[in-house]
Amino acid sequence: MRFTRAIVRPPAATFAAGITTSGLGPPDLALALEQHDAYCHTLERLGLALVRLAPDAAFPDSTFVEDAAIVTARGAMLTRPGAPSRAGEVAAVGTALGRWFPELEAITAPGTVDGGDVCEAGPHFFIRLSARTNGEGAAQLADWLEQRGFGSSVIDIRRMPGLLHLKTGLAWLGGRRLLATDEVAGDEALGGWEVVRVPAGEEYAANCVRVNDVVLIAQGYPATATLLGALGYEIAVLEMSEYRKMDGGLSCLSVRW
Ligand code: CIR
Repeated sequence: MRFTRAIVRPPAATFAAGITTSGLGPPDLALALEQHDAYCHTLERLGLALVRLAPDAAFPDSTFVEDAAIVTARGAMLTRPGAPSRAGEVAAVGTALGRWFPELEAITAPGTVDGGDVCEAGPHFFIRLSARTNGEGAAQLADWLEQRGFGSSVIDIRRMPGLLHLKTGLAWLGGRRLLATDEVAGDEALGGWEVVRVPAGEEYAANCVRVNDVVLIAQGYPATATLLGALGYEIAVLEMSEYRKMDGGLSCLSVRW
């Protein structure tokens, strides 16, 4: 689908208090805000109108808006994030989306889903069971998608504890083509898809985002940039160092439709 809008939310003063396993040290807020600005400008350059939510210090991880909603060409659904500290992030995203999606539904208890565990690939969605997304949440989402004419398949990669979200290791590049880390690429749910593997040592670069005619990729992964260029993609490279420290990536910073 061609994106025309996105919700974004800059990190708040409490950003460093968010959940992280990276061991990369605390993020520098000023630098994170600079990187966020560059991200927003890139989306605008690609033709997206941005809905900018105010930072909320009550929710240190609230800059990762992608986890709070699933938006498709045929409707939107709010999630119920798996980390208790993130539950309160959904309200503001719901208020913003309500303007465009008045019939907004939501994942309900005991289901949990993080948007990062949901990878749209055109008419098909991959949903991953994780520490954040449970079977009940995945089933609710799969039903909702089916009612709208989308297919879905569930990937159970709880055995890959290093991978926070599905999109940490998988991205849709358009058509039948996916970009994946070796760990995810071998999953049987990807059978029948063309899977391009992220070069060894550049696993973080798997979290790229195709926005219309351009693929956004993180700065510092030259082999992946070369690979995508050779496949004919125009790429836009963005510095993500401060978000990486908080286990976040390019896709997490916006909800796009
Ligand atoms: C978290 O652990 O929930 C945040 N620190 C990072 C969320 C990243 N979101 C994403 O991959 N979709």
